[in-house]
Amino acid sequence: MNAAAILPSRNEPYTIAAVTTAVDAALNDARAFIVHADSSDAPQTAERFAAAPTQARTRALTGLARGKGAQILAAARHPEIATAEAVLIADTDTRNPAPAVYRALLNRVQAGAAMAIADYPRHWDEANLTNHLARPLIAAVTGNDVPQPLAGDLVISRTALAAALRVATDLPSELSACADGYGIDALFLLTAAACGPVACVRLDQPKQHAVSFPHLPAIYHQAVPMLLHLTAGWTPQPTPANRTSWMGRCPAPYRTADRELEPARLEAMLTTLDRLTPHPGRYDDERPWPLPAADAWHAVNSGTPAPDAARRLWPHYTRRVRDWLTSGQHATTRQRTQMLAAAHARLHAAVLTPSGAS
Ligand SMILES: Nc1nc2c(ncn2[C@@H]2O[C@H](COP(=O)(O)OP(=O)(O)O)[C@@H](O)[C@H]2O)c(=O)[nH]1
Ligand SMILES: [Mg+2]
Repeated sequence: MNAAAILPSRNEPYTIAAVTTAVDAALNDARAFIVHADSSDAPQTAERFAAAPTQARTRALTGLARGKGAQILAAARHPEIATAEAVLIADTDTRNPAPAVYRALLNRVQAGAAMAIADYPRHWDEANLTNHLARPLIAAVTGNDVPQPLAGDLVISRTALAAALRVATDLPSELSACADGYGIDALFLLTAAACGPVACVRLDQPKQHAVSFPHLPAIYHQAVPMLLHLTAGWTPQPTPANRTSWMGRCPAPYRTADRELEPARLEAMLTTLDRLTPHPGRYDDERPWPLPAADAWHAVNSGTPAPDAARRLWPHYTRRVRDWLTSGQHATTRQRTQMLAAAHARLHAAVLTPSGAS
């Protein structure tokens, strides 16, 4: 199969070479192309990409506007990418890149999936946007329960990529800015889900990469408007027929990897969240999470612009993350996965409940 890869990076001099080598081994094709889409503040990342020996041909794009999505979209419009039957996109901050993982993703698209995406366990305190909002909302609306919809390591088919580029071109300007940032992952996944099957490649090792918590506001404000905008047109899927058994015995299988959160680190995270949220404590008597998330989805369906609904949801979300971190620190692995599965089912039910009826 004629495949290609895009490697987005911003200041990843220590990891770019190993990711490039692993991606090259997975492609295993001298006719393939690897495009480096870099927006680093210093030349080392581009230098180390250029110095990594590859079988595939390479192209380096540098000096483009900053933003993960802007660079991926710029790369995707290059002919070497646009003509590939499958395009691998890999995060370059990965500390344990494995050719077998990238190869497995390529194989699934080769076998007919519109997208294949990595499903690794995440540490319980990470992946907040995925666990509390992106996964349950996407599952409720599209019927695809993708455990890590914002994984960053994926393969997209040529048809799905072309569809995503068309959607990106037609976005209103505030959403277009989201697509240029971390909104790109939701844009690709939701467009691919409309084109064909989405395959999840299940992995046993947690993702090892740079810490995400410092980007929490950027990821939220760039990904959530896109999630709300692109899920709004769908008709929500009924919950599986035997709902009692689904909720009681076979909940959505969340995987949360254990790790000890130092008290000082937890304290610092909570302080950050409080600083990010206007008037903490003001929402005491409000609808508990995940109902505000379903409200946001209903609001967008009724005509509220997605960026406005996302801004309104933000204090509820930061409060949810705060509650999750404080209650999660004392919980067992089993309790954590059960809490997430229960919220997943509640969000699904609330999305199915007509707005105002709840
Ligand atoms: N080209 C480019 N890549 C970026 C930018 N921001 C992040 N990335 C890359 O996108 C990938 C995912 O970003 P990261 O911050 O690790 O996201 P997270 O893992 O979801 O927290 C990494 O490979 C980053 O180097 C950017 O502004 N431009
Ligand atoms: Mg990362």
